[in-house]
Amino acid sequence: MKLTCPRSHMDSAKESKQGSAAVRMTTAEAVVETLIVHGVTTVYALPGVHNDHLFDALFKAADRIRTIHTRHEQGAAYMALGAALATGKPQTYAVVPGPGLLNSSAALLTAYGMNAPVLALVGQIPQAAIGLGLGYLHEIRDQAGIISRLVDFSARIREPSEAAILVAEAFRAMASGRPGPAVLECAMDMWGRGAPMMAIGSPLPAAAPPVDDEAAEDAARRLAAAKRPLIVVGSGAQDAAAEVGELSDILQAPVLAYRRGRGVLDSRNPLSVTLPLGRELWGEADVVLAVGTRLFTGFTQWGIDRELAIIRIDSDPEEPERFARPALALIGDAKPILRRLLHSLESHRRPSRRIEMEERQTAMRSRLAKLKPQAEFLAVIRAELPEDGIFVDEVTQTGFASRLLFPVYKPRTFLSPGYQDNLGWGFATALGAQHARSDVPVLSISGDGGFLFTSNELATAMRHRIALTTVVFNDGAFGNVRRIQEEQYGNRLIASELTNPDFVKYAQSFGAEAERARSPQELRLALNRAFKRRDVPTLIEVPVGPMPSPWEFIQMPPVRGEV
Ligand SMILES: Cc1ncc(C[n+]2csc(CCOP(=O)(O)OP(=O)(O)O)c2C)c(N)n1
Ligand SMILES: [Mg+2]
Repeated sequence: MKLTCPRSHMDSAKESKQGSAAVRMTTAEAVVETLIVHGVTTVYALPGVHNDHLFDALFKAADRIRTIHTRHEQGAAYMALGAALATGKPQTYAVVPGPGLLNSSAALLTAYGMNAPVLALVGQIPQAAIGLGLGYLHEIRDQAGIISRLVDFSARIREPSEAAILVAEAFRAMASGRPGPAVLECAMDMWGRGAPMMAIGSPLPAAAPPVDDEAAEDAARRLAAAKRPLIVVGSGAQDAAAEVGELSDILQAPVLAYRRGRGVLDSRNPLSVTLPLGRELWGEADVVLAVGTRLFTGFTQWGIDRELAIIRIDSDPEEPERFARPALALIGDAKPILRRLLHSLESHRRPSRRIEMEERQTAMRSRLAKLKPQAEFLAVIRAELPEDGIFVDEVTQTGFASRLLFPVYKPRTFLSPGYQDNLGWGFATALGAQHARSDVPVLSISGDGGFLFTSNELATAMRHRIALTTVVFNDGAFGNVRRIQEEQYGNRLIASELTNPDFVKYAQSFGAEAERARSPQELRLALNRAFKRRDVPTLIEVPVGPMPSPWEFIQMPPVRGEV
């Protein structure tokens, strides 16, 4: 691998002194320069002595890269995750070793589960002491081993000359195959070590396998012949929305998304479906085209049989066979593969299913009307949030319902935590999304339980003037847990009732705008006010009672074959 030197950062002053000779830089400076070359504009971070040289390098480059410091390492990591999800571009966070790394680890785990490109820069104890168990500040046994279980690409920068290439390799790894997070460790003494450096690498090209023409032809043939095709989309389809839309239109195939695929096909299109209607269509389908999704619900709940041919498009070559061998697998980025399918299917345009699908959507909406309290709140949120505004879901009653009935219009405007479904991810993730997309309003919802996981980051929102709007649905409980205890455990309530602060006063004490909304109508007015604010966060507390269970629409019995 050859690193070339773009003139932008190995600046001409140095060249004029030394011709094309090496320039002396510290490891930290080389890392920061390489981040900049890779388009990173922000490092979300929490400092400490192990990383002082890194922060000093960030200080010196502050005109080209911003440092956003948070109040807990999980906040930094979730912010980087939110920024990555909202922009589709890799993002970076930096933390000290040991407790700093572990504090950020739930967010790193979530980034892994969500295939999100988040690069963590993690400090280390002095290089010579690593592995000796001497008890250095923040020492943790086998930090590299722990990290290697959390992400697919990780490395330690062992000398300054490795810095640029390892950063470039981390970015390439994050973009190659299944996307995902990466981690680079660096010892506290190594960050500051200087050495002559020949070059800072320009980005390395990501591995992109060619489209398998034969498999694509076969897939197109099967789709053309299918009587009841269904397209299922996950996060891997987020950057192929136009292609999915065209294919769905030609085949008149419904497009099912649950969490990570929402927004790929506009919810206003009657072919765009969520879980419960998706299950009905799964039961009828003869061909399923799965684009960038694990198909987890289909395989684990709804069932498969011989009448159903599954075609997988996935960037991870191992994914298609995890549950069951598909009829066909196409490996690579969804966009070029779908383009190739479209090329073969152009002449197979089918008659419109609009009337049928509208009727089925109406019937499903009347079943989902059971979730009335959640639906009413979601309706006013949708009415106030602009089309390209971003909704950040949480593990709370209105969040579960949003996955089933919140209309989503565009890719990357519905951020949902994927299979980790980890309580408390929402607020700090939304803060990162709002920071990275200051051009659109971001709306974070939380329950009273989840919000206090990262609510300390209200201080970060104030410090960095991030105008995020947050709605906290306060039922005085880990409501989901309490309902299960009521319904399935003879009302033996344990560890599910909560004592809360006054959320309005709490937010105001940080300097945020805050108010209480006691009905959907009041929420609508409060949101309208909030979305007009440009540099101050808003919290809206919504007191609520117990809400109807969404689970009958999420965990549903099989509709076909063997599960
Ligand atoms: C990290 C993590 N810990 C615990 C859980 C289990 N859990 C799921 S929902 C829930 C309660 C959520 O309470 P709240 O945020 O108030 O939302 P509500 O259900 O009351 O609307 C808990 C504890 C989880 N999903 N993730
Ligand atoms: Mg609650």
